[in-house]
Amino acid sequence: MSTPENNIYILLLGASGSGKTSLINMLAQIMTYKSLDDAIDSKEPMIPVPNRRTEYYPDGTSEDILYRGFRGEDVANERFGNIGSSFTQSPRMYSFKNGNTIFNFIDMPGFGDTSWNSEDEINKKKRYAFLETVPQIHAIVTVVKATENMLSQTFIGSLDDVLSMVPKSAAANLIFFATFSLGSSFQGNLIAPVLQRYLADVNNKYKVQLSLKDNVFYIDNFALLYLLSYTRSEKYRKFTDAKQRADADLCWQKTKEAIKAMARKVLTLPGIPAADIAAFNFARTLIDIVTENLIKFSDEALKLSDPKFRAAQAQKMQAENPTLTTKQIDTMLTDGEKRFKQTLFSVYQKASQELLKPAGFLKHHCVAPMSNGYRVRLQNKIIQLESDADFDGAAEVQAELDAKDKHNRCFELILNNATRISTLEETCKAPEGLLKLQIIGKDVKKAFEAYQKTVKFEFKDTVPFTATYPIQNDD
Ligand SMILES: Nc1nc2c(ncn2[C@@H]2O[C@H](COP(=O)(O)OP(=O)(O)OP(=O)(O)O)[C@@H](O)[C@H]2O)c(=O)[nH]1
Ligand SMILES: [Mg+2]
Repeated sequence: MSTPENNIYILLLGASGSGKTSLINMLAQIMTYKSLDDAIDSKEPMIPVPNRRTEYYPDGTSEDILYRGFRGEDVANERFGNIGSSFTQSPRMYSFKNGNTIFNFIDMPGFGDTSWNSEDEINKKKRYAFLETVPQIHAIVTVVKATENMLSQTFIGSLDDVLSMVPKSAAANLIFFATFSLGSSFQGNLIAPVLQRYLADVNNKYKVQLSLKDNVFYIDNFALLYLLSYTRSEKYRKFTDAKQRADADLCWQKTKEAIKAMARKVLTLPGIPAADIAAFNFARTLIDIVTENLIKFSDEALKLSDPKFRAAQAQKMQAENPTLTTKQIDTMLTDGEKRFKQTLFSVYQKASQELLKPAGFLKHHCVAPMSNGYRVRLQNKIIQLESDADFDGAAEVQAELDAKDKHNRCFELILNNATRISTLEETCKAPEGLLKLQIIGKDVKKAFEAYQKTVKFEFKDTVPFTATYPIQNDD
């Protein structure tokens, strides 16, 4: 029997479509078969995660190739062919028993690309909620496509999202996996300079030391795709040629080497409590909720000095009490405005004080205290909508982007003020003071309760699997 110490937890993060789920299925082949030849001869690929692909043939026809995975009902967890949404719907853990070690790979829904809306938000909640069910994390694997040769906004957004989940103390636990590496000969000619530039910026901005040294593993899941189609389809076998087979063999070999190197590295890394990562979301949510309400009531305060609003109020007051003179009404409105602004100012000061706890926790414990991903996706959505003649929703998204920017400026201000490191305990206690605040307290409480309610997701049990060829061994 394995002891709990033998459990290694590896978190797979990255943009939607980068190849996280395929990596799980690829791993299962490498742990089961010695070579691609063996896997093909067995006619039984080991497919823990459901997989559906469409092959397109030179004669103009196409064919769907479906594997249902170890648990038939899991088919619903992988959404196929739906462009613009994440493939993997809910986090799942795959526990690969390798001799005395169990490598638990956590496959997360990817960071959205074109799906900028509520799905993004739900996936974020699911990711953090799942982390609360896991004791430790030994490696945070960022899966990127090796073909990514530009620091596009989308790419930066997804990397930012990853870093918003990485504790500063776990910089060494951050590992990169570059998929689709066949085209770049399993070297980082394209992706390495891009990642290097990105990390240099991050290191500079957040005062961390993230490095690519011995830290990028180049793989290609094409060996898996070849195996899946070859075993299932006569037509695929007819059309595939020796070059494709040689490519698939190379992908198998290189991916196996990379995975073994990764496994050996991960075994040397200390585990980080998964609760530390989950706490980032808690701290960020607190700041988000309070800043949103502060902005809402500051807008209310601004409205009080708007002549049109004042005129409407004056009319109402006059109707209710016709004996009031214009001057009296004016004084009452001015006094009311002053009182509201004074109270709001004191609320603002108290809230800022309380928020220093979650902000001090985020700033000093998390690589990227604020995530930029959602903002980037909003920007991309605007570009997309503007180029689409039939759809003019761009103004709406622009309004959301403006609101987000305003919100981010407040968030940044709070972070800048957080000079003291605060603990998780202090952060957990922060709501006590925040919920009691004047003016905003009631709304903050409502939003906080809603947040606590929605994070309760039901997750399926881990999918177990026993390796024939342990990945941490040399062979
Ligand atoms: N050629 C090639 N195709 C790949 C590779 N990795 C993944 N794919 C294909 O890319 C598509 C997306 O792969 P997934 O593994 O589902 O991506 P994911 O990261 O799990 O995506 P989400 O679940 O949305 O986050 C699938 O059609 C895969 O067959 C790779 O290394 N090489
Ligand atoms: Mg997936």
